[in-house]
Amino acid sequence: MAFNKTRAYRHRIISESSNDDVDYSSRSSFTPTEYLFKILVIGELGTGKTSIIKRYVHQFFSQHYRATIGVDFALKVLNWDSNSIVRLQLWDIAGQERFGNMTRVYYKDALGAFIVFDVTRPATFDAVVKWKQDLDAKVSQEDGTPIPCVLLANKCDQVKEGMVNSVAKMDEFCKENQFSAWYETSAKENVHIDDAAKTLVAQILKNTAQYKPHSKTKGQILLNQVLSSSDKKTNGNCSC
Ligand SMILES: Nc1nc2c(ncn2[C@@H]2O[C@H](COP(=O)(O)OP(=O)(O)O)[C@@H](O)[C@H]2O)c(=O)[nH]1
Ligand SMILES: [Mg+2]
Repeated sequence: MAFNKTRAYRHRIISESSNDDVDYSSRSSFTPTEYLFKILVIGELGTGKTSIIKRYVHQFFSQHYRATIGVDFALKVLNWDSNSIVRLQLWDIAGQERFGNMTRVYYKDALGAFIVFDVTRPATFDAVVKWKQDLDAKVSQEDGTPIPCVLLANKCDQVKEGMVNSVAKMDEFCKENQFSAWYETSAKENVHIDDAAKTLVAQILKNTAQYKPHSKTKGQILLNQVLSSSDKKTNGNCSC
């Protein structure tokens, strides 16, 4: 885990919530597999990154959030299916967007990302490619391919400007720039945020399924996995 290396940032768990779609209680002797995925939420300032996280984790929207400097974490627990619980650690940048990129420490071990733009401000869409390039330059899957990334066209409750009005062009853009998918979202009206997250998680699970269950996979932690003695030795240097 890299979290002990992020001291340069002010960071804190801001919130935690879970869905209750799957009931494990009737299976008392059964322990579902638990995953922890680090997910980045990046994009230009004011596009709605914090609002999307608050909506997704807290079912809450506000016009005014206190801007924090650094990185906030929010934890969303998904009872994914009858065999798996997925914990999403959502990394929200605050105030760092103005630099247009993030350090490798921020990207380290991320398994998925959302890039957010504001449908009312085409300039924020123009910056999407730059964010995607920054992401792909600083983090990748073990085989070197880009981590799954879903593009969010946020504030779709308002009048849309620019290319986002053409579904065909957006589809083409996503294909060219290796996005897994794109969604029009509204943090305000709670549109498509759950769908976008499900698509991202499904893609990450699909990718991680190719690794053996007991191999150590970057950024993915099987929380209920019993470490072998060699694993314990390897982790001995980690202070987290
Ligand atoms: N109408 C509308 N406003 C939004 C939406 N999402 C965020 N906002 C507003 O956009 C502004 C910036 O949002 P914020 O989440 O702070 O953006 P961030 O800088 O990317 O984290 C705030 O005033 C939010 O209330 C949305 O889906 N619809
Ligand atoms: Mg923010």
